[in-house]
Amino acid sequence: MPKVYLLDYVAGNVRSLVNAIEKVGYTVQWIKSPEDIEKADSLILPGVGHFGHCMSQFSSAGYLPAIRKHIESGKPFMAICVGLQVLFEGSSEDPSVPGLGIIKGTLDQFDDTSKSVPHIGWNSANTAGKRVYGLRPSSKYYYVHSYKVPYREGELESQGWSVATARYGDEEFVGAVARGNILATQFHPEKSGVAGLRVLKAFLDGTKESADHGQLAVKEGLTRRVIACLDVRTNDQGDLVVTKGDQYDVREKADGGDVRNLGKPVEMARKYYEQGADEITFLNITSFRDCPLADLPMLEILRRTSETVFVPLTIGGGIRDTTDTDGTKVSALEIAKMYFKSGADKVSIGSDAVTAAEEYYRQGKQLFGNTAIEQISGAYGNQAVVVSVDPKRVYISKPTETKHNTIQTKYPGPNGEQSCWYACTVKGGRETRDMDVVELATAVQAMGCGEILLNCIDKDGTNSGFDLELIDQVKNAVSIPVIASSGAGNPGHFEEVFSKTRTDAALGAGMFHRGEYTVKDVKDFLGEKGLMVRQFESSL
Ligand code: 1PR
Repeated sequence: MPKVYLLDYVAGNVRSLVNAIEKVGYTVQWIKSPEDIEKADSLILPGVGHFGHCMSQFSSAGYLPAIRKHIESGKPFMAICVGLQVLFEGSSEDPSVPGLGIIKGTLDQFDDTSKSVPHIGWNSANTAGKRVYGLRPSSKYYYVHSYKVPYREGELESQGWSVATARYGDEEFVGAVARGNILATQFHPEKSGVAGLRVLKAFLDGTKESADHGQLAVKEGLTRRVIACLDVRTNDQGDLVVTKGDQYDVREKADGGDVRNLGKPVEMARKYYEQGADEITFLNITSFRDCPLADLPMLEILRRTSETVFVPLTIGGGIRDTTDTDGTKVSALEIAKMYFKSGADKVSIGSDAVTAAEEYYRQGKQLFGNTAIEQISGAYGNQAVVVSVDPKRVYISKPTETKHNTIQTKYPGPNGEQSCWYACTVKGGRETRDMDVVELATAVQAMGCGEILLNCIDKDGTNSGFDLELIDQVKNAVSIPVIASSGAGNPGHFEEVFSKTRTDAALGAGMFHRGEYTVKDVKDFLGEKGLMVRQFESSL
């Protein structure tokens, strides 16, 4: 198989890139020193994390001259995400560090006053008629970033670049650029399903321009993100199964209490990918009992899933500082690293985030850089850290009864209470803490969390729709994206949450696992209602 060289310089999920490259018929050769670059015919520069960090890593390891030389030699060169960014002159993410300056222009941050930042999800890479490196105007690609190259018509084109654009809110930005031997994408082709594999294949095959497929450009912009979630645990027979509870109780009532077995994690993830799921989330729901390092099956699940599922994978459960069975201390960062290496794109932190937020308030809202959230986001970027919140309603007669952030509810409590607050829980809802969702969400945003997975114990498994009041309260408190979760029972509930709240994504579990609806049913329904969605593409 032909080889492509990959620069192994940062942490991050390079496994998926390797899997994607192999999927389109090539093998990967790692570049471990600047001298190796000379051997490379095709070179790919993957990039995650922080602009300045990325550039200083290159420069301190002595890579910069070799990268420049490769690019100037005219040999194929591809850069992904922060890899694209460093080709420009600089970024407001780190004004003190210059970029490679191969492309004129600088990056700035998305405006977060009117929309969530980071920009996470499936957006276009519209080449306005030209078919560059397999990019199709009808396809959507997976983006995750806070900084972007603003698109100004003609500016890059006048330097000879072909440009693919995307739009987020009212900001138009560069999704990809190509010129001569160079292709750079702001999106992640390895996470963009078949549409992304097509781009990688075109680059590796050297197919710069392709025939017009006669496809009309879809409307530019971010699609409604639909996530399938798999709660995973070991059942009483010792098998790792996908399960699903009612308000977090996963045991069958009918047969005396067996853990509900709804299927095998890897197979189910693949099925949802093929139905068009935009992301897959695995939650190891009993991780608080075991030592995560002994929990190798979750790593294996990620490894196997990432071989065939080319959309972002999130893993949650047990991401915290811990002690291994032999007594060695293992940090949350090291655990996260194991998951990233196995194919995860994001880790989701539950209980540990609540403990960290409690400490944050005890210290007068000061940060010391020692929490799992700060350490993982510092190394892998904010977008890699999700906080999973498990709140429960606490009804009260009037808001003055509590110090917590309350809401007026349309769904009164058991004694007719018109107000409530949402208490955070830990250990899968087993313990309730004296902290509300607004306190938790704002604290974890300050620590560097990039996204909130907002469950709701009252709604979980009820099939009665999402808790719109909860989602509104959290959306109003933070600027990072929020994933609505718990309660989805039919496609209408997805339409409802997307049209009545400002949620950034919506997640379903039980309705998919029980086979009542497919992810495609949800997408079709959203499409019929005029909401933009990405549909699964099956052939390269
Ligand atoms: O605390 O960092 O070890 O993480 C544990 C993780 O496991 C947390 O993310 C927590 O939400 C999750 N978890 C713990 N116990 C349970 C349980 O069900 N007994 N599952 C649990 C939570 C929530 C959703 C679920 C939606 C949608 N599952 O992901 O899939 O509620 O369900 P629906 O659409 O069927 O209503 P840590």
